[in-house]
Amino acid sequence: MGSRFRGNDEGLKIMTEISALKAGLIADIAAAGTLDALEALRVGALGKSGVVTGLLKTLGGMSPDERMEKGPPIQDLRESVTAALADKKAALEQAALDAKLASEKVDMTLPADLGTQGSVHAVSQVMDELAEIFADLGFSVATGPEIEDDWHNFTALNIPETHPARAMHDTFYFPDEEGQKRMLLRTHTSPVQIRTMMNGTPPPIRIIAPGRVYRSDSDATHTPMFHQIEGLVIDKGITLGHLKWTLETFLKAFFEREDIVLRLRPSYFPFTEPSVEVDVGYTLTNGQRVIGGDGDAADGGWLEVLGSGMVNRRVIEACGLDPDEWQGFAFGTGVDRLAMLKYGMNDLRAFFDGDLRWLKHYGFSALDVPTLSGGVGA
Ligand code: 2U9
Repeated sequence: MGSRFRGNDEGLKIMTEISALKAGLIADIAAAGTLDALEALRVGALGKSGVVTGLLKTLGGMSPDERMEKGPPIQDLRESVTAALADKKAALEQAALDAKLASEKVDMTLPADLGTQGSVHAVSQVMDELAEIFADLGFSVATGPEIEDDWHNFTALNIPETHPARAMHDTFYFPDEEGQKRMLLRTHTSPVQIRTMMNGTPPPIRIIAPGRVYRSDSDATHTPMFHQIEGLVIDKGITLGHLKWTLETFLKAFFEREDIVLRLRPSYFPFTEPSVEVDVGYTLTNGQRVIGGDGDAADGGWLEVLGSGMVNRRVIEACGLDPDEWQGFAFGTGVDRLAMLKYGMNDLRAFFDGDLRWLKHYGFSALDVPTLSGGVGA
């Protein structure tokens, strides 16, 4: 079949013009060096007032024959220009990405930028250290409620209603409620051990009870909330010797020194009998008290670090165990005070102020390797 346009001069002219326009636009698109230049070409060709758009608009006013003749080359022009624009856009974007990748090098040996880092509070750090040391000695961690009843906090521990020891505890009581037990904020973690003995856990028992306790007291060495850790062992044939060895082993591991000297002084606690307070020797080094060494030496002294004793048989009985069969020892100390002694803080109140400068200075990195790499006795 012959060409529709043969012998039609005007048709040929239009075809030639469209062909030239197409070649020109495609050459311009190929030569575009930037995405902005390409966009300008797109608007000039296919935008509202673009040259290709103008040609497409003329189709509407044509007779069917004329449209049959001119429609296909105009549509071809639109499709070719659209395809050339898309190809060029992809090529320019790929070139920009290649240039960026070539110019940006990542040095994998540089230290990572960790951004703003939080820190582990000294109390949490010391709690973790204590749990680790006592785990090595066969103790597990026990927890219990901070809101307690009078019986678990006092009565079961041989501190009845009228006992003068209650006054020592400066207790925060909740308002009395008719027919309800008298409730309070626990003044020590001892009720945790009471609950453990009563919850059916059969002896032998070896637990530590770390946690928050509350007393109405506030100065440089006392805050209304502080942290305690207590320990309890219940077994057969337990003696003061077991108590002394356990505390000595614990203190050596905690202060990371072998030259820890203990001094046991007779004391009184209603829940232990006999009761002893435990001092450790310190040495004056550049005017500073450094834990370790004989407290009786010329440059030495003694610091009280723990209270302890053999569990009072009345307490064992109150928990439903036979004190002629089961004996044990218990001890207690302040976690905040241990942290102050080991890491050199001097004002307990700063522990709970939330001052970021203090937290940064005395805090620990969560990524640090644990201090006790060898464990107790290693
Ligand atoms: C049970 C039986 C006995 C826990 C003990 C102490 C001695 C003690 C103080 C040290 C400083 C508290 O933080 S502090 O104010 N604690 O001196 N605690 S024996 O005795 C118990 C506990 C539970 C069933």
